[in-house]
This record gives sequence, C-alpha cells and structure tokens, in this order.
Amino acid sequence: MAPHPAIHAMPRLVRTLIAAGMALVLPLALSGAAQATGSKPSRTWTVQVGSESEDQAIQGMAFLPEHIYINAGDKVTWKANSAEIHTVTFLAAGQSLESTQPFNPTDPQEISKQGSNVYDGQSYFSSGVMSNVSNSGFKEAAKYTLKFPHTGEFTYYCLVHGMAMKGMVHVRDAGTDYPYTQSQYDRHAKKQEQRILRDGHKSWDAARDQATNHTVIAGTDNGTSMVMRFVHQEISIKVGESVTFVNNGMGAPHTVTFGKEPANIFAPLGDPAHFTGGDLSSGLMPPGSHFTVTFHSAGEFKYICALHDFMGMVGTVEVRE
Ligand SMILES: [Cu+2]
Repeated sequence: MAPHPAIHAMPRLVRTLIAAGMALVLPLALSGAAQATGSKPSRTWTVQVGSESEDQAIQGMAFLPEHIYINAGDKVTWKANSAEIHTVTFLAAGQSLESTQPFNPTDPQEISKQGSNVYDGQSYFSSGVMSNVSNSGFKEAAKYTLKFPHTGEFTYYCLVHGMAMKGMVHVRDAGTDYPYTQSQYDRHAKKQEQRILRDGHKSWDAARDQATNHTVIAGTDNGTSMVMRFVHQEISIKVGESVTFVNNGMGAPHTVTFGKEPANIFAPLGDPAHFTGGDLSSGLMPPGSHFTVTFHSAGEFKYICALHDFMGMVGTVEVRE
C-alpha cells in the first residue's frame, strides 16, 4: 500500500487538534483496531456533522470522523448533529476555500444543495445548510448522502466555519479491506465529541472568570468548541454606565442586537454611545472584536445574538436609576 493517505494532511490536522487540546489523531487512535473485511459489494458510511451539549450552549466545529476510508461505489451519509449550522462542501477543481469566505447566508450556492447525489470527483458539490433543528432561519437539511464511484482523496469543508472545519473521504478500489468499521468510527467520534464538550465547558468557566457587570463575554471558542452564550447572561448597571461586549473566540462571529432584528444582521445599526432603548445592533462581530454600549435610560433591555439566539444566545441588561 502507498504511504498513509492521511500523512500529507497531518500538519494541519495536528495543529487543529492541538488547538483544541486534543492529543490523538484518528489513524493513531485506531491503530490497534482489528481489521474489518469488506464482504458486501457496497456500503453506506455515516459521518456526523457538528456536536453539541444538551442545552445547545456548547457547539462543536468538527466532522466526526474527520477521515473516513471507503471503497469505490460506497456512499457516505452526513448527519446533522447540532443546532449550529454547517455545510458539507466539496470545492470544484482549482477553486480556493478563500473564494467562498466568509460564509454568505444569502448565496444559494452556499445555502442550498448543489450537485447530484453522485460525486464526480471534480465539481462543486454542497449539502446546503445542515442543522438538527428547524428554527435556524435557513431551510435546513438533516442529512446529505453522496455516492463515490471514483477512487481518490477528497477534502471537504464547512462553508460556515471555513478552515476550522474540514474532513476527508478516502476512496479506495472496490474490494479493498476496510481499515475501520463504522462502530470503530462511532466510538472514536464519541470520544472526540466528549473532548469538544469538555473544552467548551472549560472556555465557559474561563468566560465567567473574565466577565463583570461592565464586560460581557459575547461568545468564546477555541477554534473547535464554541460557547454560544453571553456571559453573564444578566447584568445590572446604572444609568450613564457602559457595557463592553467582547467576542473572545477564534472562529465564530456573533452579534449584539437590541430591539427588532434587522434584515441585514451584518451591518451596524443605531448609536451605541447614547442608547435609550429601541433598535441597536453591533453588526457582525468577528472573533477578537468588541462593542461598547452606553445606557442613558433606566429599564430592562433584552438583546440577542442574531446568529445564535435560537440556541439560547440571549441576554439582559438591567439599567437602574
Ligand atoms: Cu452568536
């Protein structure tokens, strides 16, 4: 057999895993596993898209397993496993990931299914928006299945999360022994998922330590585990005081939006220096950005992240006289 096909993808994979606090790489993790032989002519394999905690507060940016080894003629079914939206997207030959970034939530090429159910190895194929809920604001698909008639190494991405989230389908000749069984992939996925959720809870704890009545952590992530919450969710200040909302993450954008959700959630709206109620929005807050609001009226002001409110990313500022 040729050198391990995953080798050339290793540096990035290793970087991703280290960033996520993970120590294991799939091929190593399963290296002691028994060989599974392919007795059936073709199989359908399952890859899970995203991960989440029960309360949806922690969302994982990962395809699990990241690498799947199948034979020509097999199918892969991707299953939405989180409220956070993702796509499964194979770029056309010569197309760069950068040309698709950032994710454009109004582009049919990005949000709707593209291509047939049989992957040709070179054209643009995409699942459209996938989610396990039906209130994300998109027309979500719960599943996406492709048949792989051609051998090769096929990389795919999530258009929403770009470089942070990629996977690979390794298609070998029909009749080749499979290196792993589906249940081995599933067990490995479960472990990865637990690690992602654990990391997310650690980030959430760290956010609680950093938050004050005047600093709200507007989401945080380590590039793989996202915390889809404002921390602290409820704060109390006095008239004339300011609150700074900080996106403390590496991968996920958020918004801080008071009042009616604007049609274009990416554009800033209103005057944050003199907020007295009504409509005010940060526009898109990329990782590392912040948004300061000065409150000039007493009251209870509710706000949302326009991207993640449906998974509970909402907050309240109480302003006292
Ligand atoms: Cu958000």
